[in-house]
Amino acid sequence: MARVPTENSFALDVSNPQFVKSAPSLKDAPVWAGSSSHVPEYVMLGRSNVGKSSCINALLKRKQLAKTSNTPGKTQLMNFYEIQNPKHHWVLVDLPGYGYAKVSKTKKRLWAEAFELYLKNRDNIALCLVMVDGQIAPQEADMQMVEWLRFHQRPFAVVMTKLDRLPKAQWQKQEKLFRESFSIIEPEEALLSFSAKTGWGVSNVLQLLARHYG
Ligand SMILES: Nc1nc2c(ncn2[C@@H]2O[C@H](COP(=O)(O)OP(=O)(O)OP(=O)(O)O)[C@@H](O)[C@H]2O)c(=O)[nH]1
Ligand SMILES: [Mg+2]
Repeated sequence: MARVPTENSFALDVSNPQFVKSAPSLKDAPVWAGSSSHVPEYVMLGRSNVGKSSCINALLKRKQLAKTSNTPGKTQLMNFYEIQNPKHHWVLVDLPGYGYAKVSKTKKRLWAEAFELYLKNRDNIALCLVMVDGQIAPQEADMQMVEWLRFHQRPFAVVMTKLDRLPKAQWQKQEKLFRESFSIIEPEEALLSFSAKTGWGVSNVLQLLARHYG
């Protein structure tokens, strides 16, 4: 399909999203329209239960396209969602959360190996979204994730979510705390505020994705 230049595209078009596949590893990841390197993939990363799958649903305006749950550890494989419409062709990838205590050590190690391989070698990754819980202080696991992405030169943005649970008067303080803790250097890196519940920040995220499209 012909790609539309993004200069005038304000945000990525979310119409016609489809769940394509759950893959346990890079070798099982889908090949897009003849060549896997030409369709941008945006990857959701974050601790278990932070709201990665909910973010996908909010961005795509679907209630349960990505399965969400109160129980951490819901997403267990790499789930690929393809969005193909006359304007844009792109992919959201939902990964299992890190740091979930109840997953066995062996399983955690296997997941970590599989996802590291995917994150290091998949050459159509356009941007990783590191989802963090905006209500609490930055967590060690999130800082390690950000450092890993920097070390491997993977483009990323940090998305503070669940902000509907935080009084608006505290947003700025939290944003400052996260920006400093992660040493976010804008404009190459970004920190965005979000709530899957209210839809706050959806258009900002879609605009950010559009800037990394192509
Ligand atoms: N209030 C509020 N709750 C949210 C938000 N985002 C997610 N949740 C809730 O948090 C819980 C976990 O959400 P998920 O989207 O399943 O989290 P996940 O990161 O995909 O979790 P795993 O797949 O286990 O890694 C669910 O009960 C959601 O309803 C948000 O922005 N605000
Ligand atoms: Mg999930």
